[in-house]
Amino acid sequence: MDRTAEYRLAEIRDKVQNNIRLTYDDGLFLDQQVDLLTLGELANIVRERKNGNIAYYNVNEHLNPTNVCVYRCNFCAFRSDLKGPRAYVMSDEQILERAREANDRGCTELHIVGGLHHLKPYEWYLNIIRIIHNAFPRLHLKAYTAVEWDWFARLTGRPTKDILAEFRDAGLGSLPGGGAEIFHPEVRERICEHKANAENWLRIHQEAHELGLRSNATMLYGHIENSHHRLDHLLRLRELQDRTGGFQTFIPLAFHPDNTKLAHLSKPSVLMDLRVMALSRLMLDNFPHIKAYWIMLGIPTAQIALSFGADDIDGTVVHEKIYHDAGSTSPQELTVEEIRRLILEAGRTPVERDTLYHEVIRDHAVSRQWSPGKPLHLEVLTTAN
Ligand code: V47
Ligand code: SF4
Repeated sequence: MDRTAEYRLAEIRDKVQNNIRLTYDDGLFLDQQVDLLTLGELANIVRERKNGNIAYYNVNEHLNPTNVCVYRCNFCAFRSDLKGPRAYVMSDEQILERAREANDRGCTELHIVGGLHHLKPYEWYLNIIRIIHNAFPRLHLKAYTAVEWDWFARLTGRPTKDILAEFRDAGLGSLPGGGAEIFHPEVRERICEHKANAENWLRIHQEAHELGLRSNATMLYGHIENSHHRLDHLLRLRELQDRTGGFQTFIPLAFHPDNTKLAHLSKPSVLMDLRVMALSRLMLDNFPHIKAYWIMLGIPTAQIALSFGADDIDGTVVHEKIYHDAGSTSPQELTVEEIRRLILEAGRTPVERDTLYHEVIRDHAVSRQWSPGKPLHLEVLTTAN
């Protein structure tokens, strides 16, 4: 690094230590010229200022009611054509059975996303929320990405804000962060040209926040995008968060190429995973949490990421399909005991959270006995705030 670059890095270090916002150019410099360990060290300052030594996890399951999708995103291995050999649509009974399984296992959250089915009406998606919420009101339903809300508006001709309010009244708890991919049109038009664009994605999250719903945000990296696209993406999110404060967690998602139309690309390296994690923590100074989604990163990288900006490793995640269809070799689920051990091994303090980051207090004499298939006793579960 030459003298000018050293001076620039010292300036940025000073900003990070004094909690001063980094600019687009600072971000580009960090991404393109600063070594991984320095980037991690800087991100860790922000991570510990915001969340101390805590690493959050939650007890959750995923539910993907259908994989049939009208869109054909180039990076997606999960979707199926209407009459494709892998196509499935879950019945109400199957959906309720899966919700019962999650509830009986002591989950606090069900993460529900899926394809945009060619033939299913708006009411089908609404009914999923209604029946699960009525049967298991203690499960927080984090459901449907902005792409799905945009689809519901196309199906009905109604404004997304009205639709979100109707779902909220039926039991929707919050919005997951999917569908964001890369906002910049140079990339978006090449990987998912037909679905909700950046402006619609951001507007829908703004509307959700205005209705009192919290949401997450993601960025799919490691395919055809470059530093400029990633920084543009992060700063668009930061700008919306300045206005609403409704985002909870940012989740960088590493591209998995297997079984996709981009299978000729290689998977991002661990180095890139850690660099993107650290850069996200540094640029998104107004996001309370950064998640290292272990399903996507793999367990060892997720553990290291807890020192590169991340303070959350998501959850037990039973029945994950999107990443496993695209070649993820992570296990299908982790027990609470395994998650806690991974966090402790990484030198952090494990804290179970619910979807809205309230601490969940369980009787650990009971939770130690928890394993897939064995219920955790919900009567010993309370949130601390
Ligand atoms: O929007 C799809 C991505 C997202 C691939 O909010 C792929 O807590 C990599 O958003 N390789 C869905 N990524 C998952 C998601 C998510 C996950 C965990 C937690 C939360 C949260 C949200 O998965 C999609 C897309 O960006 N995706 N295919 C693939 N082959
Ligand atoms: Fe459909 Fe979502 Fe896959 Fe795109 S990423 S093809 S919208 S299921």
